[in-house]
Amino acid sequence: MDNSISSVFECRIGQVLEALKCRYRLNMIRTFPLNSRAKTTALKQPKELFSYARDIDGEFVYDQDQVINENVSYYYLPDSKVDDANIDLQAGFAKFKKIPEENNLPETKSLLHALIQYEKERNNGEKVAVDIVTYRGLMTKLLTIPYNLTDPVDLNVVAYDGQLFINSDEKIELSRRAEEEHKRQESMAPDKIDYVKRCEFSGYKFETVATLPRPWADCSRQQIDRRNKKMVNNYEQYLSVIKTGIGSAKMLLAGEVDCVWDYIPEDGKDVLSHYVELKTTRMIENNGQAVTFEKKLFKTWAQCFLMGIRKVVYGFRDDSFFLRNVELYQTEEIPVLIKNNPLTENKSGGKINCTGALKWYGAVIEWILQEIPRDDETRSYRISFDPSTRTFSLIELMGDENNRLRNGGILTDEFKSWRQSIRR
Ligand code: 0WD
Ligand code: CA
Repeated sequence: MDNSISSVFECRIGQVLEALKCRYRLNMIRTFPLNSRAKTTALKQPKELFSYARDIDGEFVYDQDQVINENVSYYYLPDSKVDDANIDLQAGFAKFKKIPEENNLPETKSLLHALIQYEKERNNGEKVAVDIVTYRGLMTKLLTIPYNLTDPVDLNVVAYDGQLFINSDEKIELSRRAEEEHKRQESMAPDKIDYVKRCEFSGYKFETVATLPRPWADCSRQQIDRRNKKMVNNYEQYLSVIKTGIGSAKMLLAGEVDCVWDYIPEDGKDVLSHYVELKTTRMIENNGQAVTFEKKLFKTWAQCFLMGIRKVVYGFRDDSFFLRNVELYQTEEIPVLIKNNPLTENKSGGKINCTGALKWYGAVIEWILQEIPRDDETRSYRISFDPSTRTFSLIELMGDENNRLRNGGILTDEFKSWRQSIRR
């Protein structure tokens, strides 16, 4: 080879290698060990910034006064009603007004719209000072991973305007739901499938019979007594948007709140301490059920803890879906209840430890913020937990997927224009 040809050749090789290196770096999987724990878990007290709602027609309501006057429910279910009324949690099942799957997919359009309004009208036209914007339910998934090793997690992350925007993936979510449905159809008898659907319904039914559209004193006798006849739906949602933090990370979380315990304070101060989470479960009659319940209680604790919600009301039903008992839990007592539960003392796979979960959560949030540059507005990522390999990983999403997430998939034009307009 004469000299000039060989140098051209070397130069080409160099370019190819450079390109390969670049591709390799971008697609490289980064993993984070499941046994990672933050040394400390400095927590900020969550504070509500604003709320919004989805109404019975599936339309979002953003007007703060309207949301508070029309879209908040109030808890009211004295023990006497549970004992005397024989409440049937499957009554009305055939008339369940259920939102179609395709209208209930993970989206950020409504949250970002509500956030723009807040920043414009109540935050001096400034962007909210957080590192991460996401839904509470997604952070519940992260927080519970150490004691919930069978559920996969896949989250998309977009960096924009110095912040990370995180949501679950619509396609993955849809195919997972379809797969679950398929498995059910394959492996379950029709009456068992029916039972599972009734379980889902009974949760919404419990919400309907346990809440009022206004505080008790402002409701008519009829409104109070005829709740068991009311149509049940899963369109209506009241969403609280809070600011919170773990370690040095500041986060904005949006989460659904079931109802208010007593009243909403006039000055809006410490409103989170007035909210309640409602749950239903089968009554506990044997050890196996007690163990299952503890796992549910752990997830509920995580869900409430993240939002600063202090109270959980559990409705216990029998196999025929009659409500048999109602129990109030303080969120802060749940870790102690779990710790002191003798039935799960020697559980294989390790005893659930809420503090341990929090330390994992602190570590994983710190890792995400470390690994993903927030000022690089060209990239998107996926965070995954794969139960089959027990791997927690981060990859970069290339090409079309990155484009989709930046243009409607997570970020909306409306949001980008707003943030552009206030950029200094
Ligand atoms: O994947 C998610 N969690 C996302 C939820 C991603 C993007 C948007 N959303 C929407 C959903 O409409 C959700 O209902 O935001 C709403 C509130 O989200 P969240 O508070 O973060 O969700 P989570 O804490 O998981 O669940 C709260 C309640 C559930 O109550 P229970 O008691 O079961 O935890 O939200 C409802 C449900 O009532 N909910 C759903 N309802 C129907 N389909 C769904 C769903 N897929 N997910 C949550
Ligand atoms: Ca609930």
